[in-house]
Amino acid sequence: MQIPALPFPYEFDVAHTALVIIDMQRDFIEPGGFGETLGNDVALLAAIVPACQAVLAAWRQAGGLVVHTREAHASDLSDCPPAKRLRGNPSLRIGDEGPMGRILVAGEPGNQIIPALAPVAGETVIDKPGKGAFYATPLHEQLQQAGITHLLFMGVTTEVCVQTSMREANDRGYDCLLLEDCTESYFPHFKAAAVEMMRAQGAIVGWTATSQQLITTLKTA
Ligand code: TIU
Repeated sequence: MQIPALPFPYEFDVAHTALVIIDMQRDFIEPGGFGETLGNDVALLAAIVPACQAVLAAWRQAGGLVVHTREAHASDLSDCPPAKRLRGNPSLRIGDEGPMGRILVAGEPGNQIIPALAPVAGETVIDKPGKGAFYATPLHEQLQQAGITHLLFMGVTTEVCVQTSMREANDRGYDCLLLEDCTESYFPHFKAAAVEMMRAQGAIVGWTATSQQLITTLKTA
């Protein structure tokens, strides 16, 4: 299959490609979670949910592998470096009790993936302590075992966890494509810059395309 992506067409086949959905968690998308404690307006992020749902449905229909990630720390915070917890002046720190449970802690209500994009049986869920999906996780080994060579990315936030994960994946040899209407930032100009820099220099980090381009490609194949 071939998507009319930027900066040039992206070729992939479903059997060797995974859809990686980064951190579509209540902690980032709903008020009272980690994103808001950092001082951000979380309302911006909800706008991408319908496009993400459409891609997820089409990808499931096509029979492709789905990976969901969550930024999540162990309840004793043993996997949270003090530099991450103590930096800045958030209204609540990682591990503190918030309106959706403890901020950014695995198993808490706020740490769950939003219901609209909830994983179903058989899909991979990766809890990650860092911004990148490959750091201190079994993701690379699991993708290698599944014969995956190509990754389609969506999720939040574009210039933090999505970009870090896509760069990690690129360095590990995956051909990566970012679905640009399925990712968002608290800072629209950071999203715009991140999208542009990833596909610059002949896809130095990867390709970009729209959800409709992917869905059309899957339907006409
Ligand atoms: N998932 C993710 O991007 N984590 C962040 O902390 N993002 C921010 O933009 N803060």
